[in-house]
Amino acid sequence: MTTVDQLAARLDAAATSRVAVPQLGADVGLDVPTAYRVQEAVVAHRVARGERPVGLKLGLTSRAKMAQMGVDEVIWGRLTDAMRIPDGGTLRFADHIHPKAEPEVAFLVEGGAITAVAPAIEVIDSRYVDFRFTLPEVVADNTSASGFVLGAWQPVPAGIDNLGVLLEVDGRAVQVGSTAAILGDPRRALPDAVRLAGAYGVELADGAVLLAGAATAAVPLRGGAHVRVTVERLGTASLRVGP
Ligand code: 0L1
Ligand code: MG
Repeated sequence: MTTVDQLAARLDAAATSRVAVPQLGADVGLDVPTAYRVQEAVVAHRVARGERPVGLKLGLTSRAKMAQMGVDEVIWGRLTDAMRIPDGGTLRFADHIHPKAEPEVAFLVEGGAITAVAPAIEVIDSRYVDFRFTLPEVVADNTSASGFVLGAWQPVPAGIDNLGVLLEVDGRAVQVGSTAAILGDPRRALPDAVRLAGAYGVELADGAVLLAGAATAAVPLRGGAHVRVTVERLGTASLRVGP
């Protein structure tokens, strides 16, 4: 077994057992290109269990998150059908390690272009202890991808570059932001995803979902919570956290 396969097996076991693993550590010497190979192998474990790739996500899309990680490039990860939670549906807390929710905008991609937009919630759940990692470590961990909720698809209105975004937990506003925090304009997610994932031979197929990135910081989830994201002019997406 190669190191790539070993690291992928370790991260997949953490996801399926819901037991976080220690950071991989400097001795592994993981670089970003190798980390994307680990990510591919991690997602191959999911596909082997019957999951279907349905799109891509971008991460570290805000200046604040990039500064926090000391990087100046966004990262990308892979979405599968099993990660999707219906709008208003329930996320099983017991299926996660330490999940967090962040308000996002999602795009539907057809024929290489954005054809629809929806308000979205991304659920991230690092497979590393304490949600701590280096850049290659989080890339290997499929950029913490764990779940997503899509609100209603709709045609992309003009001027979505500065829409108000609200994240409520149990009816209380806990994060307020703007779509401007997503790459300056969330529509930049498409050329960025095409360029970044394309460098690894990964394309957005017809009908792919693209999660553009978070408009605010992520909030930790707890059992019983009701989470709702509202994006001005686009509407809402919500989930309930079950046991
Ligand atoms: O979707 C994101 O921006 C998360 C990327 C990975 C970093 C994290 O887990 O906070
Ligand atoms: Mg995200």
